[in-house]
Amino acid sequence: MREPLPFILLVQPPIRDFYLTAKRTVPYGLACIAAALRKAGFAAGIFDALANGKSRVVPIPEEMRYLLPHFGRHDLSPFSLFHHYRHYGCDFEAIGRAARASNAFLVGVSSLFTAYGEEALAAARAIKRFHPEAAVVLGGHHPTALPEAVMRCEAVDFVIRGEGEASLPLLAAALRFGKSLDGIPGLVPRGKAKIADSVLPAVMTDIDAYPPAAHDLIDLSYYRRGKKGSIVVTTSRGCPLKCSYCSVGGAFGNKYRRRSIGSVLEEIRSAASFQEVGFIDFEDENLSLDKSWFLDLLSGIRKLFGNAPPELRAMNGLYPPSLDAETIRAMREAGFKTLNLSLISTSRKCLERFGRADVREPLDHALDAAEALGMDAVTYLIAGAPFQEPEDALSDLLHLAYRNTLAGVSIFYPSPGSADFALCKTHALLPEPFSLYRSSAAPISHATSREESITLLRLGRVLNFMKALVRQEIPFSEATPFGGINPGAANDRQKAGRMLLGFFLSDGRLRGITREGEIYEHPVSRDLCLKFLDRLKIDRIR
Ligand code: B12
Ligand code: SF4
Repeated sequence: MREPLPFILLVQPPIRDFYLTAKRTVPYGLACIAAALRKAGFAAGIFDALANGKSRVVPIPEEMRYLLPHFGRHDLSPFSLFHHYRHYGCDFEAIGRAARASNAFLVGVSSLFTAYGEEALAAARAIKRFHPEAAVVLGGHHPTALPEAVMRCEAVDFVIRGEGEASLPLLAAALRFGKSLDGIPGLVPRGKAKIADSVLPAVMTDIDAYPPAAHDLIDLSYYRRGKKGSIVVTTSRGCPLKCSYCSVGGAFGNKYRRRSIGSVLEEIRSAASFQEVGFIDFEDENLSLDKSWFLDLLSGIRKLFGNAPPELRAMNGLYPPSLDAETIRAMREAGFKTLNLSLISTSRKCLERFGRADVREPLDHALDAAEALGMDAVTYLIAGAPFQEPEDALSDLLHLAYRNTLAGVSIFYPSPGSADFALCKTHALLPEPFSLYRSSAAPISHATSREESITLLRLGRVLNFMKALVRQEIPFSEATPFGGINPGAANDRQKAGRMLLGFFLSDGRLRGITREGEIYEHPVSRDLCLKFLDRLKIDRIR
């Protein structure tokens, strides 16, 4: 009988926050690493702590208590933001037990987000407690950016900076066969934590030489959308753009590399061989930068699926200048129904700081082309960045009010490794601890205060609600002086929204409504709300 292959377990940890973008947490990076481990002669599995839809309310951490006035009360209106702070996914002990049961000699924990770095470390501690024989290695954006901080946790034996495929198989082989750890790219072993920042991150030089992600190890039943399977694919690594708020473009020597069309199609074909794929999300913002490459990819996908194409999306947001009418038509024909687009800002000053182009004109062309083809659109903008005035983001929101797109307001968060992270550090703007590096904590209070950031997020909700009413041809409620509640409003989200909108249009105060029908005021910047109402041309909303 043949010996079983040595086993490595890869873990996506739970997270704690006010919300989770469920179904988008596909552990794609781990599936890529698992494929590389298999190619190197190991067996690999993924324990995805998030793939169970479970969540429980946990106490809001001390450092986030300043958010209580904003999120402390339940609100069932369409303008609600967040309420309970939750633990999403299984308990840490369950991860420890799974590691024990797997008998893995090496366990890799993914730590993509600095804000949830503590959850990744708690997972590492549980693994060490239940399965002390296994070596524990952490990888992902957070340990790549801040390796020394991660190595301070005694349960972490190694950090790998950079792309796991290029390094974890080498670490696994060294540990398994007692070889030297020298020369393993991106590897920070315990004794070298102090010089971690000088260890260059691992990079896949020839990305086509790596096998397609092991989609078979992803919990397909959890991530399916409707009755069909849903997959994530990335067609490139790094990014040719260098937005100041992002740690992907060029940070850590992470040069832009695009995969060949053959390798992307091969990955989709292999994922479709064991499930009916009904949805593909391309997580690259630069998917459409090279027009002819993109058109070839779309035509390859059409050939692959014939008359039953899956829905295609690029949910991270595409760059409008890369989308002309011909490209959008080809996208529609290949299965795109919605365009996710990045506007970021309309202010020249902000765009210069962000290192982004003014995309208003190409955005309009893209939205027109999408509308002509019956496609929906969501357009993203940033609020609350350092040196960004609240009026800047307000103008961006109003810019989108009259366009056929929903507005996606993203509150700025510092991403270690990005230029803005360095800027925040220089100006002593970084909050402590790391758990605050998330949008829901409105982390930066600078040119835009926290309250103003949260106000802008709520105004985005108000605007999208009005857009939904326009779309359904439901007349707006008149501006109504604040008074008693409509019967039934507390049980009907849309009715509640229309009532509260009427009050807002009358006095510029943003209110919420509890299940019991109690109406209360949200703490927001009244100045911003009044400016919004003053400048908004209601009859032009689309
Ligand atoms: C998809 C995505 C998401 C998904 C979730 C993905 C998941 N698995 O859970 C969603 C949309 C939910 C999401 C949400 C957020 N995201 Co996000 N997201 C991404 C995105 C666009 C792509 C990730 C990806 O799939 N990449 C492709 C795969 C192949 O790469 P990878 O996952 O990074 O894995 C590689 C390496 O990191 C490494 N690696 C990863 N794990 C491990 C483990 C081991 C052991 C080893 C050795 C190596 C290793 O090797 C992998 C293979 O090369 C990245 C940006 C980017 N381009 O990477 C941002 C990014 C990861 N997100 C980020 C952030 C901050 C967030 C938010 C917290 C922002 C917010 N709103 O506050 C939210 C959380 C919202 C919530 N509560 O739901 C930041 C993280 C930066 C940081 N240091 O914190 C990124 C880098 C964007 C950025 N530049 O700012 N995100
Ligand atoms: S925000 Fe998007 S386009 Fe800008 S550098 Fe990051 S990945 Fe590239």
